[in-house]
Amino acid sequence: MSMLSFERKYRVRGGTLVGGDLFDFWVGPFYVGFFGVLTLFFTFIGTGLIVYGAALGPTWNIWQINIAPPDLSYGLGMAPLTEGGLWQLITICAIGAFVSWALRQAEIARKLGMGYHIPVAFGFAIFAYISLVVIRPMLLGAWGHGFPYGILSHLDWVSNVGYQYLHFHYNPAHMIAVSFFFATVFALSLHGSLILSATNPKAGERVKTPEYEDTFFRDTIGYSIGTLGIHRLGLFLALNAGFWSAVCIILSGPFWTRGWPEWWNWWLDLPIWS
Ligand code: 07D
Ligand code: 07D
Ligand code: U10
Repeated sequence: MSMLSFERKYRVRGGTLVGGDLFDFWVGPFYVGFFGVLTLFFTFIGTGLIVYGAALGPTWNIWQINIAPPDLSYGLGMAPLTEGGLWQLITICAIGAFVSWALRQAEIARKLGMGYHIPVAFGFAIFAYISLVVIRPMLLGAWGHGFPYGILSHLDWVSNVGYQYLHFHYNPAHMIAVSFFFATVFALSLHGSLILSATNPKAGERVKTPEYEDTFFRDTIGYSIGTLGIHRLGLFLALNAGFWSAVCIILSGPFWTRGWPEWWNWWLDLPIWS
């Protein structure tokens, strides 16, 4: 079935999470829905606030625009607009837009009778973001611990926070997260190259079946995880990368205040050495 006739077949009302038929229609290629409207609402307000903050600031240089969170002295209270209040409102809009986007994904999945894997996966990214700008600042008692909104300024924040713990590479959850990121890239490169090698042959040659793909890995490493399995593994690796990232930053400060290299003293302190 061509894409357009498929779309005609599935583009029917129903499956919405809230509001019944409200906004249950398409504009061009896009499904709108209640959560599409909500996404656009938060996106316009949030982007507008960023532009307003930039207009107040010293530069229009895209790399240097910076919207900083409030000073630590404001604790968990609201700050005046120009002293971090903008950052607070932008954070609310960002969370509103990301969560609405996930719910719009869920509605589209329902309409298509598909699983909720995509919104669940996006939920892990949202969780990582919320761990940086809500969970950790709340545990530390000040919104000022969130990261600033700016292309270069957010890099400065990562570096500063990293060195605050002397050597962030020694954070064990950071190690797990980094390893999952590397494993994700490795798995995707294996999968992408395998699929292209089997399904995109030279002109005149036959496309190879999954048996060929399985056999390649059985011949190479003695085991094939299978065509469905590699996608399960990929999702597992990627979600763990985001999950352990969130864990590694929530630990830093609320649950460990010294340098991360010092954490490893538990090894030297084991009673078996004495
Ligand atoms: C390719 C999908 C497309 C998405 C893109 C990002 C914006 C921001 C806003 C001018 C893979 C769109 C960007 C809408 C414009 C203004 C005010 C996704 C793809 C193309 N970072 N980060 C980048 C964000 C954090 C870190 C680039 C966002 C944490 C490091 C881009 C968030 C930490 C480096 C960007 C976020 C951190 C970057 C490319 C939110 C730990 C780089 C991103 C909402 C996670 C790299 C100059 C990319 C770079 C980079 C966006 C959070 C670290 C500007 C939206 C605080 C070390 N980050 N980042 O391709 O070149 O992602 O920076 O949490 O080296 Mg960042
Ligand atoms: C937070 C992004 C969420 C995005 C969302 C969507 C839009 C819409 C629209 C395009 C989590 C946004 C969408 C805006 C755009 C359109 C149309 C993703 C998020 C919801 N580190 N480190 C990590 C490595 C060092 C430090 C994570 C490597 C140094 C700190 C990851 C190295 C020091 C923090 C990671 C390295 C240091 C981290 C980031 C190497 C600095 C964090 C990935 C090779 C001196 C952050 C939750 C992530 C974290 C984090 C990797 C080095 C410090 C595991 C590979 C030693 C302070 N580092 N790091 O979290 O855990 O993605 O955040 O050296 O806070 Mg690190
Ligand atoms: C995968 C796959 C696979 C495929 C695939 C893919 C994974 C094997 C079968 C997909 C992968 C790719 C295509 C590869 C490339 C992808 C990446 C590298 C990932 C990164 C992606 C990007 C950088 C692109 C990002 C683009 C985005 C997010 C689109 C942006 C779009 C919008 C902003 C519009 C969103 C639409 C919404 C919210 C609703 C619809 C709305 C409209 C059309 C506008 C009109 C609005 C209305 C009518 C509503 C009115 C609005 C109101 C009232 C709000 C008003 C508010 C006010 C404040 C006024 O595995 O299989 O192949 O392809």
